[in-house]
Amino acid sequence: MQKRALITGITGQDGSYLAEFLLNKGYEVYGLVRRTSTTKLERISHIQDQIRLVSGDILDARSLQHVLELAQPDEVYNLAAQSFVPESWTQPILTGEVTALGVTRLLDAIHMVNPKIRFYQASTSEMFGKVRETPQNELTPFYPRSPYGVAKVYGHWITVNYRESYGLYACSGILFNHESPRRGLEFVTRKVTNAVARIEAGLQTELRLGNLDARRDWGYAPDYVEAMWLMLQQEEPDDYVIATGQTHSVYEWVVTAFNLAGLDWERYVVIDPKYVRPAEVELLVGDAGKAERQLGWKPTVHFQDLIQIMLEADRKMVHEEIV
Ligand code: NDP
Ligand code: GDR
Repeated sequence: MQKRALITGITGQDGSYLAEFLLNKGYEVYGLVRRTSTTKLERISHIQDQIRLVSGDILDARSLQHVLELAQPDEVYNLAAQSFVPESWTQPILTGEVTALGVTRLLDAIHMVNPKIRFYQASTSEMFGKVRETPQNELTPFYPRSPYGVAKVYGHWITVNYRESYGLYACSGILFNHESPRRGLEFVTRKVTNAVARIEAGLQTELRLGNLDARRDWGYAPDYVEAMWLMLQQEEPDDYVIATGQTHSVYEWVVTAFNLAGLDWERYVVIDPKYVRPAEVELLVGDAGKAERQLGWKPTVHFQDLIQIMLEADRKMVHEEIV
């Protein structure tokens, strides 16, 4: 029988790749979308006739119950979040409502409507926060450094708690940063590749950035959505770290991207304190050994190739803008 999946956050980077992935696996795909006065479906417009979008909001418990009753999914992927870390200092309450309590609303709706539904929670390496050990694995203690990270720690533990309290098949994927041409323009990776493409085309003359010393473990989003799916296909629910195991600084990302275009980064990059965070996550590098052993998952795209993929896509976008 054809499986059904519900994705919250389907209009986001990961939601769009996951929807494509599940369609390719033969799933019937439902997506929760919130009502807005303008449409923001650019990441899923190419598959819109193959998926079913249902109006609702992770802030509204009634709408979650409704979408579960309507879609009758076998699997629910909770990707909805206020996911931009700096915004979590300017909107801490909203971030908590969406990114933390939103998880409880959805888990509770699942518990009420159909406890057999398999549930995936989008947890994050931001939960590790302040460096306590490297590489970080499933047993590394959490020490979040932003209201976003704190909210995600809540989302992680409420997922574990519903699994242990009610026997739900609920998994938490602790995903390290993953990027793609569909990454939002405010995130540093895409901000840089987009700026390089625009500088090359003569559309931009400077790039303002914050802390270049922070180190991240950057992977490729399409690889990571496969891991989400694999987690829900096991005999027992569990939590997994998903990462490449390599760490690079923001500085290295900047230099590599500018070098790929034959540009001298120092001519364009300006450090702007506006982009420096009240508290920083200095060093992330993940150990995805458990996912490799138990899920058979491995990343396929690494640092330099990832930057190349994103730069090429931004060049194409800029070119289409100009002509
Ligand atoms: P995006 O910011 O691209 O997407 C977030 C999604 O959440 C959007 O579809 C957005 O909808 C939706 N959303 C926001 N608020 C609500 C709400 N109140 N009700 C319903 N939907 C809402 O994030 P990514 O795709 O990058 O990430 C997906 C998930 O994975 C997030 O939970 C993120 O925190 C987490 N994560 C991401 C990592 C990464 O490196 N990308 C790493 C680890 C975890 P709209 O389009 O309407 O704004
Ligand atoms: P992050 O991603 O906070 O790791 O969260 P982001 O790309 O925003 O920042 C990465 C690092 O770059 C530094 N930085 C800048 N960041 C931004 N956005 N803009 C700048 O101008 C800039 N200059 C330097 C930051 O200080 C930081 O150290 C992402 C999100 O997708 C989360 O939702 C997810 O949980 C984590 O990845 C894993």
